[in-house]
Formats: sequence, structure tokens, C-alpha cells
Amino acid sequence: MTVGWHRPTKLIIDTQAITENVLNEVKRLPEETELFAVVKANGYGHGAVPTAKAAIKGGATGFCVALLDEAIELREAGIKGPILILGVVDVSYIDLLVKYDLSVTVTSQEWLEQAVNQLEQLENVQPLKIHIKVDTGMGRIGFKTVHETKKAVELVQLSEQMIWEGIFTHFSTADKKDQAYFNKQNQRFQNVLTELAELPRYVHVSNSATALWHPENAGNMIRFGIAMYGLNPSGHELEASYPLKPALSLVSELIHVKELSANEGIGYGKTYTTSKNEWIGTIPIGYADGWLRHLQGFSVLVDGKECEIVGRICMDQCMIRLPEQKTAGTKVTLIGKNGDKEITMQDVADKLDTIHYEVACTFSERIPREYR
Ligand code: PMH
Repeated sequence: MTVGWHRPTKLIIDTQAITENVLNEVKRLPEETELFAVVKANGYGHGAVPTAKAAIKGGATGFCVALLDEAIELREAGIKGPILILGVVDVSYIDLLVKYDLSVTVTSQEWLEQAVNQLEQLENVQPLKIHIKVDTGMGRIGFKTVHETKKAVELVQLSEQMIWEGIFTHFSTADKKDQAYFNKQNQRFQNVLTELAELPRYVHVSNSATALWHPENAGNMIRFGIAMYGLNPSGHELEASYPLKPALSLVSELIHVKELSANEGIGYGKTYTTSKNEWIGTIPIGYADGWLRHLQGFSVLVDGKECEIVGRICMDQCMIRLPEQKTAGTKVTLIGKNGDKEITMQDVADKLDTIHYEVACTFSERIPREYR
């Protein structure tokens, strides 16, 4: 997609905040426990490579992504250290996994059997690094039973072309007050571990929520995602155990300002009509940028004041009601601080009836990311 470099709308990413969030978590971890930065989905919209570099400064020693392509992007940008692909990679891409020295999640015996065959056909290659995924109740991917898991481990250990690097699970309710289901999943994972004769280098269970609210469960590596970006994994339910610093702000400028008299319509469908003389400003951001139509009625900040988004949000532009005349070029803050006020990603998520993870991932590539 074409990036709008010549438009004042931009995402500003505070890489120092990412570094600090990682550092604050690393300080809490037991000595032997490593932090892998989760930078899938373009670093939750923040930019995968700059996030990875900022995380390294804070003490991250490895990375997690969802796709093979995301892992290759990191390697091609010169990122060293382990990269674990959390999703299922088609077995036909084993040559790429080995070539780029990537660690892969394994969730089925068939995959392993096919992988053994494929690896036999490749000559003089490094062994493939395997993380066995156990589905303890997320219901997404992974081996379901102790028996299946043991069989998979045996096969990996038998193969000279595979290294058993990790075993892990993923909790679905670590961000909730009610811990019953978390405890059930945890118990299931512990049951698997006790059945295994030995353990691999990495035993990992923690997303951000687990790291924050169940630190006793750290294993020897954590997969740290949303909290690294400064966002509370639990939304409003649980308070973070230490301050998280949001890394992302979204800014633009007024590109057009006018005074309308009463009874003038704004936007497609004329869903807003001025009730008196009103100053209306236009901002160059719209739903094609991920600034979604449901944000109609939400506010943005201009000179420290909240201004309502009036009328439907268009593809590339939206209109706001200003408290007074402003000049074109005045700064507009859509997410972040402006004067004494702040709009958070959580506020946007609340308005959209979703989670901030989704808001962060929805900003399109059209908005340039500026790193500070
Ligand atoms: N590990 C796995 C397997 C994940 O899927 C995720 C996030 C993380 C770690 C990091 O979680 P955190 O950002 O809460 O720290 N995965 C997703 C997902 O699939 N949908 O939302 C978050």
C-alpha cells in the first residue's frame, strides 16, 4: 500500500517507552528467565523491526511472530537471536525455516512425520528447532493429551535433524479476576511436564497477562506482547502491577476550517446538522486508515480541548466541531496527550466496543510510522 508521507497524519512510536516496558518486566523476572518480544502483526501495528530493536535494548533475547514471512522480515533486517513462529507453518517450507534459523511451533504428529521426511532430503543443513505446543484449554492449536505430546517429543528426540528447543502452552483467561480456568489449564500443563523424562531449553507459558498477574508461572521464557507496547492486557479488569508506558500516539492537523451557519449538513448521509453557527474542521484521516466509522461521536484533542467527530467518517477524511476558529495546520491529537488531556488506545477501544489490541492492529499501512 502507498504510504501517505506527504500528509500530516502519522503514528508516532516512542521506542524508549518500548525499551522501558521491557526493562521493567526483565527486572522482575528470575535470573534464568528470558523475555521474547512478541512482534507479530507488524509489532501490533507499531512496526516489527523498530519494536524488536527497542526490545533488545530493554533486555529481550528473542522474538515471537505468527507467520513465516514475519520471521523472515526480522532476519532480513539483521535481527539475531531466536525467533519463534507461533502459528502453524506448512511443512513444505522447512527449507526456509532452516535457512533463516527459525524455531517452529509443532501441533501435530503428521506434521512431524512429514518434516522428518523433508529434512532427510535436505543436505548439510542445520537441525530444525522445534517447540511443542500443548493445548491445555485455549482450543486453538496444540497437542491435546499427555500421550500425544509424549509421542511427538519422542519423534523429535529420535531425529538427528531436529532440536527439541521448547514446549509451551497458552492461557485464555490470565487477564481475568476469576482464576479457576487459568488454574485448570496450568494444572494440565504441569501434568504434561511431569510425564516427560526431560525438558527442553525453553518451557514457556506466559503472555503479558500471565507475566503480570501470575509471575510464579514464568517458566524460563515469557512471550511478552501487549504490555511491551504499554497497554494493560486486561483492559479495565485488573490493574497492572507496575506502570506501563504507551508507545503509540496518533496525530494529524486541521487541513480545512470553516464556519457554518445553523442547519447545514456534515458528511455522507447528512447524519449531523449544525444547530447554530459552528466552526468545523476537517482532518485527513478516515476509515481507510483504520479510523473506523464507529468513531463518529468520539472526540479528538485540539489545543487541549475535546472536539467531537461530527458526521460520518469518510474513507480519507473526517470532520470535527471546534470550540472556536482555528487555523489550518493546527495540531490534532487522536491518540495521546495534548495539553492537559489524553486520549488512550483503551478509550478508542471502548468506543469501538473492542480491545486495544484490535485498535493497534487496525491502523493501515497508509499511515506513516515515525520513531522517536
Ligand atoms: N503467545 C501467544 C501464543 C500469543 O498468541 C500471543 C498473543 C502472545 C503470546 C502475546 O500475548 P500478549 O500480547 O497478551 O502479551 N496473541 C494474541 C492473539 O492471537 N489474539 O490476541 C493476542
